[in-house]
Amino acid sequence: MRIIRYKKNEATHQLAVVTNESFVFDLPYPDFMSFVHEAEKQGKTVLALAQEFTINEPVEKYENTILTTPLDAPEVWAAGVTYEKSRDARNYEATDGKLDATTFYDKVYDAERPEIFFKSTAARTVGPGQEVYLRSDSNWQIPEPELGLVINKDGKILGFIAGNDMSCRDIEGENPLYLPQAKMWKNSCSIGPAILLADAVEDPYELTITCRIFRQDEKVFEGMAYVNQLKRKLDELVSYLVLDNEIYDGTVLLTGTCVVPPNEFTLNDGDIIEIEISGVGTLRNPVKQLVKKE
Ligand code: DO4
Ligand code: MG
Repeated sequence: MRIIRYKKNEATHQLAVVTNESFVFDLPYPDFMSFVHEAEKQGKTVLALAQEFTINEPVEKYENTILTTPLDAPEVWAAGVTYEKSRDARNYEATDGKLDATTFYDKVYDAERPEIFFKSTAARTVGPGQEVYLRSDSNWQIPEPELGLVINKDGKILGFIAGNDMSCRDIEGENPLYLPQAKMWKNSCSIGPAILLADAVEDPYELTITCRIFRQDEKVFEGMAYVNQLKRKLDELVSYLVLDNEIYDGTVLLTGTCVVPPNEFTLNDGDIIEIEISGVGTLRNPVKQLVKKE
């Protein structure tokens, strides 16, 4: 069972529940967190309350909806180097492929404390169908397909979402202190297309993440991984994020990338990125190149 927001008309972004058969039922709440709070008030799980609305006539089929972000996440945070694939890619970009010593990427992969960084705010996060941007001062940019956790202010995992932690490999590779510039710029974070309710997931480590990139209608990259390849536990990542920190309801924590395109690959203007997570759906975004102002 998934929660979406779709455009009912120009003015209305409607919250709705989607059944496993892809039928859409409107929910009478303004946003995802109001819905969660109502379930808490009634002493029910979010899943149980959602199910109550699926006995009416569906309003639509999922594939006919125009989706927006399923929630306005006040903040998006991200964990890094949580999969072997990411550690190896980081080592490559930091050493021009000439790795001959243990790096801080090796160290953080094995350390007790994970890497967690600030990624985005609601205003700079885009949703399904919206453009993600390419920085004008980077020549090596990739999407990072990641499982996102939707959490409340106490760090409870409410649901799962797909996220794209757009990254500049050349900027990060030049110097790790450039990480914020390699990770944060306008439209550099995308989330969606739906929130898969945590109550509806037996084992999140069984989820799969697939990334596809299309260029002029041709698929130029496809890669896939399992969440069970994650070096850490999901709750472990959340516990480090919330420790001595103020976190807001509806925060999203991206859990690190597990699929990396080949080292010679960089995104181009006009590419289409698809990130599919089993049970969540496919987050699709076109890519737009930003041009340096003279
Ligand atoms: O260490 C830099 C960032 C790593 C990252 O974003 C990831 O592994 O997904
Ligand atoms: Mg990442």
